[in-house]
Amino acid sequence: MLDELRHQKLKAWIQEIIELCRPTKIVLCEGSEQEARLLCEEMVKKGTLIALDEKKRPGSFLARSNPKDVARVEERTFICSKTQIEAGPTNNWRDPDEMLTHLQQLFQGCMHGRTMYVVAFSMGPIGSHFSRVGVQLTDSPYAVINMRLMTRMGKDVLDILEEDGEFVPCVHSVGVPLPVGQKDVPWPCSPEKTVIAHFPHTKSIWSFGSGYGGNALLGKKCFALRIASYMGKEEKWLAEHMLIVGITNPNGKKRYVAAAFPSACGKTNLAMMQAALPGWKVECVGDDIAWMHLAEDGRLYAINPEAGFFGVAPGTSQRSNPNALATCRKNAIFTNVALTSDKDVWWEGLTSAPPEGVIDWQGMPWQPGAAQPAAHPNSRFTASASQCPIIDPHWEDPQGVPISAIIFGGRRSNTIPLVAEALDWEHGTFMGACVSSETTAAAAGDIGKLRHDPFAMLPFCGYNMADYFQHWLDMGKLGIADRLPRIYSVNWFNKDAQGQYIWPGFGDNIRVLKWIFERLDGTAAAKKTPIGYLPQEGSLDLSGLQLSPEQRSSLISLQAGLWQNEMKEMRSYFQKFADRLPKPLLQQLERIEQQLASEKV
Ligand code: TSX
Ligand code: MN
Repeated sequence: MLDELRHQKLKAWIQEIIELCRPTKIVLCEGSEQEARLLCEEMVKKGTLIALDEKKRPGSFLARSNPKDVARVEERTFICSKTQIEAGPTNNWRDPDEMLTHLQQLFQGCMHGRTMYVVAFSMGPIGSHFSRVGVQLTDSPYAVINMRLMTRMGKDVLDILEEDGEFVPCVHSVGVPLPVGQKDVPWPCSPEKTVIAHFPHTKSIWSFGSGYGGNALLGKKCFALRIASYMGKEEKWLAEHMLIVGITNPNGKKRYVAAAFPSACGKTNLAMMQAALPGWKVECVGDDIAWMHLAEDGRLYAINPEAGFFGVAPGTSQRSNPNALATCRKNAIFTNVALTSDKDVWWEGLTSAPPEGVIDWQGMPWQPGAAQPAAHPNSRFTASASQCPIIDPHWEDPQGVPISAIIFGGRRSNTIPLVAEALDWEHGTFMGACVSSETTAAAAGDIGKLRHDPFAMLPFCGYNMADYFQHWLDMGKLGIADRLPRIYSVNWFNKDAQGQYIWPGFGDNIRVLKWIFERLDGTAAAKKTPIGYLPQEGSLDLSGLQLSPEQRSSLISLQAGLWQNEMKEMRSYFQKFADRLPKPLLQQLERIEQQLASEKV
């Protein structure tokens, strides 16, 4: 089986992991449809997957996870850099030698009775200069079929590795050895022992105990964000938690933008948006991760390192994201959504009224009005990006797409205006550092509590966040000021005194994108304020919206009192980074404070 591997280092590493984990069988994944079909068949027999109706949901399956394994586990995620200061105040750090010792014990014999799959994958289009290869060894066939949709996986990747290509070794086990004769469970996992460990210096990943999402599909958060952010620092590029979209205006002129949002802001919805203004078009390059490089021409180019979407299902509807629904119409994997009596899927928000005879995500009959939702709030669809009706024609361009604007968003009920343009790259970096969101789920703390999430990278930065801020400042110096993307801050979630959302959001967000587009064209007017350029009266297209003058002004005016509080809050947050916080960020804060105090704003 492994004899056909020409890459001696890869072969030796696989053999080493086989000796450690003691799998009963080894499968070198080729990545074909045939192979995936067979894996799905086996998983249906085992009860891991339920085949959905061939007419309603062709080629699609439902997986139900163990209720203790339903999300990423941040408190069990570690950055194992040489020193704690390299991991920084926002990461869990472990000494790499101590962690490796622990992992050796944990993984000892952990795949006994199971098959170990060898999954070679490329993050980014195969052969692109910007792409990076990983090899995941996993005992989870569910991880394999998801990796096949989320990355370019299989034989083609082994081919480009040739004899000595670089790869990121990723070891993954659900952490449940299977003694001979013992019956397996549909979703084996080991929640009490779960560890997700990253070794930035050796660029390797070990994940134990979970089969879910970012814990198990190691190309995504572990590699394409945590390890890649570290690579980006070393190699002078950016690995960001950003969607990428192309925007075309009614004249046919096209620009690309990248945008970072914390969770629960509708990032996937924005990435696949149907524009509400006639003649405007949005096309999707990616919904989660952007790898961005400076090119010879002084511009920043982005690739989407992923090949699919792993989207939150609840809330995805014909109104919020028709393109996501079309994307997972066939050949999709659903995890922890509800099952209908006709073997289709359902989740909260898909339709206003649930169908009859719903089976919840744990396999129990469910009634409307039940205390618990039918679909788990973190339930997901996995589908290939190629099935997205508005996938951008350049989404697999090996050079990437040129980025004209970078947007930072957050879910804030006040203070942050609908849109503001940064004064320059340094101010834009400050905007990124200031990203925060009000919590929506009770599980994440009290509802409405402010959570700082700089650059939406809080759980995903593979090194000290203060050094990451510095890296952003450095990238600004490396680029050419007027060719780098301009930086914007947006907030769709301002509320009025009655607690109602002021901005219609969704397809109407194109109005904000239009203002940004026309700022770049030089045709949209703005007034300069301490917090950036705000839309001049009339420059933001609000035609056809029923917004009162008060509503308009509360969306796009600088509210000085609230901003003074915001700067106090940021000053306090920045203390976390102590003297490692780059001076220019403190200077931005002080500039804004002083200008708010002195100006009549
Ligand atoms: O995804 C959202 N976006 C971005 C869309 C491109 N959501 C969904 C919540 C996040 C998971 C939004 N919710 C957005 C938004 O722009 N805005 C809002 C708030 C909102 C909710 C409902 C209405 C208006 C605004 N109005 C009605 O339902 C009629
Ligand atoms: Mn994400």
